[in-house]
Amino acid sequence: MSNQEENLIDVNHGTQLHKMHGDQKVLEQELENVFGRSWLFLTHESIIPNHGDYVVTKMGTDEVIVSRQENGDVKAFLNVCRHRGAQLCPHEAGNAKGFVCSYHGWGYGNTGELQAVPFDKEVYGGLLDKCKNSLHEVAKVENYNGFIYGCFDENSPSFSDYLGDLKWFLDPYFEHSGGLELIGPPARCLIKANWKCSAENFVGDAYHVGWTHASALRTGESVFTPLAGNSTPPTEGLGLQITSKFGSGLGVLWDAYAGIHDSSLINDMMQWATIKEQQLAEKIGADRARIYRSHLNTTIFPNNSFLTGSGVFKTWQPIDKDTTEVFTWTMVEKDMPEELKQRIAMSVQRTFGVAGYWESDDNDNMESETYMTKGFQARNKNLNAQMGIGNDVYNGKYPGVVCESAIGETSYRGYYRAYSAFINANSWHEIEDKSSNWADILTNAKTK
Ligand code: UNU
Ligand code: FES
Ligand code: FE
Repeated sequence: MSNQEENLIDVNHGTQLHKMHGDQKVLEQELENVFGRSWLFLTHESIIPNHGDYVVTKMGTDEVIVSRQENGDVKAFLNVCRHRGAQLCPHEAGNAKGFVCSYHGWGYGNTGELQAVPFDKEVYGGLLDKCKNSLHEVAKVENYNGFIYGCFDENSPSFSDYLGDLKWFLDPYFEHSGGLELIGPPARCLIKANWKCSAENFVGDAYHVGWTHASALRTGESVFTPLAGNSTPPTEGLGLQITSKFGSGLGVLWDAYAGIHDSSLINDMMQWATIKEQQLAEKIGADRARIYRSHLNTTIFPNNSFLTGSGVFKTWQPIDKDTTEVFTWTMVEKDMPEELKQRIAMSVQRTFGVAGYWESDDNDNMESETYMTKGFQARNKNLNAQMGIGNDVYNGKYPGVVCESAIGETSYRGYYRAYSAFINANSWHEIEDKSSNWADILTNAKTK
């Protein structure tokens, strides 16, 4: 990479070049070095519960089939025929023992093996080695409390090492709550924005909530409505920001389980979470039980974002430098009454669905920050990421690099520190190497 691209991100000084949001060469590097090495969200076990159940989804610009095997494992394959490269499975979900290509009829088992080739003996003279023509398999698949992630690089750390310090904050809701489920199939839509605009927003931008979403907050009375229009400054003790070694990060807004949901859901959701918090306190202690009942805005590096409590769960898949396919699922607790799950799913569509009234607020900003990179002068200028710089603490009261303030850019800097390591590395070994002093880099960062 050119020297300039190496300097795309400068978290030491809280700056980065605007063109990172609109450069096709940068996207090509991302597909190889970020999407090619990271753990990417695929689906949830509740969506493919039975043998043979499959979904077709995206990993970056690649389409993959995710299939539940006879032994209960999950495998993922490129959705591409080994013969001429036609799309193998044209459906978005189903149940199948195998897949037959529509072009010449090569047939694959859902294990990925090439099993049937028309006129095999007659046209290949028995010389076609089927074993060498299995579907291209995603190197690793792991299940985190029902959430299934895949990685193209077999040298990656395990998913739980990849989550690093974030795991301590996520486990109360994802594991100790008794488990979650995703309601699919996901809504899918295209936005004219770079995929990172959304990922960086969810990783830790509590700053925009009161302003960007002012009218949404006033329209749908929620636990966040007091933030509307920035009418009151953020109080001390409102929340935290956390980041981790490989860029995953989150923001905590204390005691705000009902999140973005309007008044029709606040009482039922807060009551639900209050009872469960009390049960959890005995199991995992009061501090982490409180985290369960708080609101977490999160991005699992690089492109999987969610809001706990609010129940919004998304992936951001690049199509090109300024087009992103957004996938949206509803996330609920497994043991919630069916009726409550349905009301939450409706509310997620109203707020953060394809034309949700929160989602549209955000997308206007994402699209404008992407569009402005068309300006040659503008795209070579730096952006500012200095908020709260110098106040980040490593392994203090909490694990990870943490700032005890609801609003700041701690998780943003942590995300782009990791991004910079990935984009300039050619292997997981190099990512690890460039990340060994990650916490020092972040805690010693200074404004230029
Ligand atoms: O980052 C967000 N989209 C968000 C953060 C939403 C609600 C609360 C905090
Ligand atoms: Fe944040 Fe303009 S105030 S982008
Ligand atoms: Fe937003």
